[in-house]
Amino acid sequence: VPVGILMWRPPPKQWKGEGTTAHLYEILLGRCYTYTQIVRPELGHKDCQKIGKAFTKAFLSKDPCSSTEQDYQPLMELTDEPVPCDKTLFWSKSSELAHDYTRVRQDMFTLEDTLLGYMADGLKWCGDPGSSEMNYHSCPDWREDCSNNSFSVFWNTVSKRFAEDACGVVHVVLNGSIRNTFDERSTFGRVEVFNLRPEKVNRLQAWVMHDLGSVHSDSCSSSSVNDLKQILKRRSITFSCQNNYGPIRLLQCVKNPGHSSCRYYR
Ligand code: C8R
Repeated sequence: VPVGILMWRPPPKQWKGEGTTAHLYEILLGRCYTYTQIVRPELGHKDCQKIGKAFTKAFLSKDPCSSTEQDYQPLMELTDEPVPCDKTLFWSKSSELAHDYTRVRQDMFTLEDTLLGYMADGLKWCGDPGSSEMNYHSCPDWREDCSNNSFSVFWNTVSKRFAEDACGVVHVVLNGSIRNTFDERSTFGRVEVFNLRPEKVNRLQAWVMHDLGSVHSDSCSSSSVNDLKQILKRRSITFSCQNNYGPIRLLQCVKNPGHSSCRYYR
């Protein structure tokens, strides 16, 4: 057989989603060092070279539509990190507001305030079984290609661990300006709620936030939030809920001080 034939590789598949983020590996390494050296120097002993390798090893040379939790296990073991009891903050369809809040409340943690979430936030990645390279052209789209793609399986896996590790009173920021304030298909509704450990989580405190000026659509008394309450009841976890929690409302008003709902604070 001529050598040229042996070296031929099929071209990477065309998926419907955007491809791997350019310079993914360098970004992951840089974020790992930023987090472990600057953001939380108490994690300075973590081996970012090893972590970066374990991250890419989880998906390179593999079918990006049959990713598994096991693929990410070595990465998970290298990145364990305790979050103090009472300090976990979940969110669903409220990413910006939840992260605005933890930026000010430095003692509270969303998943993106832990090492692995910090490294991966906003990035895309996938590999290809016929190549040891990343696929920078396209990656599977959750809806149009497959749900077990390298990227979605990662978020499911890390979200599951984040919830399993939570203890004490845990918090969630929900978006009251959309119809499904509690969405059973979201990562929060599908993964996190079911992986809280009743033996160490006493209560889930929900904060249902309305966008300033939105015609208020859903609140603590809505049926979707009641579904959440029932799920937790069955799991022996107490539920409490507050609409437009003041400290987060203040953050909304910082961004939009002229709004009539913010008059009180002027
Ligand atoms: N979590 C899930 N998904 C995350 C994420 C995260 O921390 N960080 C990012 N960037 N993503 P959504 P949800 C990506 O529908 O499904 C954890 C993923 O592509 O508003 O309820 C976190 O702990 C994912 O598909 O929220 C949080 O509590 C979307 O953004 C929930 O799960 C999630 O967008 C949030 O997941």
